[in-house]
Amino acid sequence: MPVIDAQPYAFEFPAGKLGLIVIDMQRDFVEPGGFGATLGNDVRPIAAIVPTVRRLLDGARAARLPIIHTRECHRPDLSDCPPAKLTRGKPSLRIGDPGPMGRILISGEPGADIVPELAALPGEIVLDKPGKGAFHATSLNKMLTDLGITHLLFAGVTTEVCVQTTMREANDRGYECLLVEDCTESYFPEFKRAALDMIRAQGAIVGWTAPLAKVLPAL
Ligand code: TIU
Repeated sequence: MPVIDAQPYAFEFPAGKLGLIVIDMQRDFVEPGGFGATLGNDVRPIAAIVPTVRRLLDGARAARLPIIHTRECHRPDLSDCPPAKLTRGKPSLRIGDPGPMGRILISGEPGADIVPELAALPGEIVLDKPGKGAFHATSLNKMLTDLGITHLLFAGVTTEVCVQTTMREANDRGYECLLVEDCTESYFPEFKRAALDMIRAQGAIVGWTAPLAKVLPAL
């Protein structure tokens, strides 16, 4: 069985049953003027991982892994956005408000799109999701089951919000999950560190982590 030199111990995966999920590498989180910035965040650390995520994507494509890209976004009428999410906090622009990249976090607007460097290729799945977790209110579990996937690589943003939530959802559904350490980022470096520690603590209570350099050779 192929194996990745990971923490807290080696991550083995059956060939043909490994998929890649790239979480929310959208302009709304990566570029100034989007959702991430309206929440008061400096987006530069997020933009910095784009080339590394691209190298992971290229490796997964060469290995013919099924690839799923997610986008956190809502219907234009906001019918899939609970009031608790819409009114939370004091953002400079709320979900649905017009911003420099169109309406904030709305499907079909330029800001909701994946950054061009990481755009999906034909045959790859693009999954729009209204929640932080990619299993909530989507058909992701059925998609993965239909593809025969039992093991998942994770990349994307932000580590402690959408990535960690989705990994926990996947873990509870029985998937074996590995987060690629340098292909994920947070607006808060200490939260990224803590999320990686939480995931692999207690003998991989949520999953495994490994840097890209340890993942690519195994693909
Ligand atoms: N705010 C924040 O850190 N993240 C999100 O709102 N969404 C995702 O993580 N994609």
